[in-house]
Amino acid sequence: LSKTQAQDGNQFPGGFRFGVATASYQVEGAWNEDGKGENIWDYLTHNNPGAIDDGSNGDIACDSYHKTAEDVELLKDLDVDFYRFSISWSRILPSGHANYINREGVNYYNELIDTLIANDIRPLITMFHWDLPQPLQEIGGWPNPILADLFVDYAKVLFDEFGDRVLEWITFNEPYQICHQGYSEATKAPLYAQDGIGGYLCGHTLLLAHAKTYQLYNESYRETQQGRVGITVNAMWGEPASESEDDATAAENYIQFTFGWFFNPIYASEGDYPSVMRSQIDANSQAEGFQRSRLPSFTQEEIELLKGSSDFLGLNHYSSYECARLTTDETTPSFINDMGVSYTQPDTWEAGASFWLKVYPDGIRKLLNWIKTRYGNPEVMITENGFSYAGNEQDLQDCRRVNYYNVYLEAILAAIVEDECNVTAYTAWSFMDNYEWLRGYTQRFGLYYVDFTDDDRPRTPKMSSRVYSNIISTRAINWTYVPEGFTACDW
Ligand code: PNW
Repeated sequence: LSKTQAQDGNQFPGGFRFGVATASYQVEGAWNEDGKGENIWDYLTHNNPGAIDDGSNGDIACDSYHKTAEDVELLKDLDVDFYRFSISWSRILPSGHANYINREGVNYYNELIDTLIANDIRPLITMFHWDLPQPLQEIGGWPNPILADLFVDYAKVLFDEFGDRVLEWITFNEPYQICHQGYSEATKAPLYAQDGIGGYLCGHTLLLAHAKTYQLYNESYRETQQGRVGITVNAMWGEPASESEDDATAAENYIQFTFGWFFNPIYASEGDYPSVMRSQIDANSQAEGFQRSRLPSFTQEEIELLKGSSDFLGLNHYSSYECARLTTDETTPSFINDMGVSYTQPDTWEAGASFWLKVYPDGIRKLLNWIKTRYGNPEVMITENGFSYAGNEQDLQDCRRVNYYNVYLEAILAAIVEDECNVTAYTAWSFMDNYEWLRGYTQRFGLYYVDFTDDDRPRTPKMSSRVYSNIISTRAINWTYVPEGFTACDW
């Protein structure tokens, strides 16, 4: 694979769609307006600001709650086929429970959805992008199995209120980040650190919540609404660190533990958790003296319910790791020990501002082929992909981001055209600079620059926004394209 992976002049297939993405807590602001309840990111940033790199919060963020018309205008200007955004659970159900629906919250999303559709932009809605209602955290959050039913209650409200116009739904954004980072590793709210325990319990509830929501849609909405329901998982590609068989196994196990954890139950013909997770976590749990495996078990009925419970495979992908076998005498429970893999990124890969983000476009092509082989070539929608700059860079001429989009889109095009991977959509993260979780405003992923020091939160197009727009209208990558008002990059 070389820099130019796809043949010159290759175009994305006719029905292929392009979009951009955001998430409620990262862009909306208006954290306590019009009856919205408190969520775990409000709670974390207000009560423990020291956990955020710049001590900031999403109280105002991009102020998108007040900028529907302006934002849709910019989306129109990009010429996207769809806009992926998420709904704030606490804005619709302030206590988290479906006993009371906050009409003002519903009105906000109705206006956004209607304005998008009036402009020929399809809404692709994420039901949960990390902002759990705080009252549900106080009963334990995702490790509490009751959350599966409470999520289905919430999803029912969304289908009832918006399903007449919304044809594409993503139940969860990135279960690994929600569960491992939220409940095992403490790098996302609620910052719990029960390594090797909390994450698996969370994942179990979340998978059942997803499958039950899919079942609800099938039974009560699919016929009338004719939409599609899926789930999005983030995946790094795992490249073996050496030619050794051990490292090849390590790379495979890395993908199974981070990606197969959630997609094996849905897409593998045998269903259930990947067998390598089952055997390694069971064995470690026993050696550590636990009376039961730290990885919960599904009933046969649940295994069947999960199988096939997604109309498309949502994939977020940013980067890759080199994986090696990890052996340790540690006897405290830990996800890394269960997985038995250490992973790093070589210095030779160009670095973004995020410590985990290095440029390796071959990774996405290999990952798409892995999905094709393991899961029988399901429809894949790439629901995030993008590149970060440091927050203090006023980077309108963002050549490194333009390069990232060009090389990754070339690799994806090659996977489609040459490898016959069934990829039908691509989504750039992100529409605009926004609140980057524990990194606050210190990292920027946007196609539009947002000035967070200005009360008006003005948006300014970066070069990448024009290049992306050109890719959408020509359906091809063009390295020599120089948008008006920008200068040629030095490739
Ligand atoms: C995603 N990784 O998270 C999230 O969905 C967004 O909300 C976030 O702003 C964006 O990417 C940038 O961070 C990621 O391990 C989590 O490579 C993990 C990874 C990448 C992205």
